[in-house]
Amino acid sequence: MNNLSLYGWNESLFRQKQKSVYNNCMHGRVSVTHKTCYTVVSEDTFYSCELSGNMIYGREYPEYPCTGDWVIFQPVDAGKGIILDMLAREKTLYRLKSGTVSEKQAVASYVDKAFIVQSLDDNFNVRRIERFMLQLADENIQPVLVLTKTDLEFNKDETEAAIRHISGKIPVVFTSIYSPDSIEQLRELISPCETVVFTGSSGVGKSTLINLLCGQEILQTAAISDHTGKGKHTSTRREMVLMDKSGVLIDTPGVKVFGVTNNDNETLSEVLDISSFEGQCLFRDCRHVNEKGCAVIKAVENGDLDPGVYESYLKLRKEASHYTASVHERRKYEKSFSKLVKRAKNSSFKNY
Ligand SMILES: Nc1nc2c(ncn2[C@@H]2O[C@H](COP(=O)(O)OP(=O)(O)O)[C@@H](O)[C@H]2O)c(=O)[nH]1
Ligand SMILES: [Mg+2]
Ligand SMILES: [Zn+2]
Repeated sequence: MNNLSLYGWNESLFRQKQKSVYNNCMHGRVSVTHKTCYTVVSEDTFYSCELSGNMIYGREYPEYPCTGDWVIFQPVDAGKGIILDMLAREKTLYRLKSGTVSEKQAVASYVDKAFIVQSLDDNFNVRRIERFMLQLADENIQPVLVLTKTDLEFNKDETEAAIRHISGKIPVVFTSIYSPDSIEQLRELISPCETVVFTGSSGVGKSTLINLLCGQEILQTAAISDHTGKGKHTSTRREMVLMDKSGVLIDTPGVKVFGVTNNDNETLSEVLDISSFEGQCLFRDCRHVNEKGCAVIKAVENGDLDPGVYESYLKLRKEASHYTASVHERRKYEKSFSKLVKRAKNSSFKNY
């Protein structure tokens, strides 16, 4: 038996389920997403589920479940089921789908916190931290910065200076597999029944941290060869595990580029700590590029604002507005295409 409240099931989700036409079927939370199949944890056991035809084709904007989603399903065979409906998403970590300019992809949903994991070797990259923070702010997911592999050589002073604009706002934890205390510090940041997603490049130690937090080797890490002995491989799927009955941890495979979709300038300014300068610009609609009396540019010139942070601001703003413009274009195209199809249908009816 699984106690679904440990996975976050609550009154409000129950009420949501009641609104579904399938409200007398079973419910559960997606714990692993495979290509076309989903592992769903429910009250009695884990089910391997596929989507119903209606879930695939019957909805206007099909959004398929992701790890962390709550779904309604019908068991069909032993341990197998069909997902019939999905509860409305909350607190979802999205990213720009690779190879597209206007498609969002859900990474994990019903997420309270995100551990932004970077290792203190070549992987450490402040710009990438800012990128994650911007995206998380869009859905009100609390970020925590986790800097791993402190046992390797790194310059602590330089690192701390580089994240000064971040460490005042969000918790920062330095960890190493050789320091049990550092793992405990992480554990303390996870409240009972809370869901935490681990994001970051491949090889930074996400799965290792999850295993240490769970006190067992649940997830495969890079150090372990696969059973064929052909070589090493790490997680390529999003997987949710329960930590010692008190928190839900979601592992994600590393992505090379994490594209943002949050186009809220105010959030961007807050994340990058430039709001206070912005307020002093001569023009209220200042874009901080080359305007007269721009306090942001002045702050860069005086050394009050790190030029790297300023460049990051311009880059993220451009990227997010490009995404929004592309979504707008795509919607326009889809609308005109569906009009065309309608017109074609009408005229063919007249002809025959
Ligand atoms: N030196 C050192 N190596 C670590 C630490 N944490 C993880 N690793 C190693 O980094 C490699 C990648 O770890 P893994 O958890 O698979 O990374 P993931 O791809 O982010 O899930 C493995 O060989 C781990 O043993 C650490 O704190 N210190
Ligand atoms: Mg991994
Ligand atoms: Zn300005």
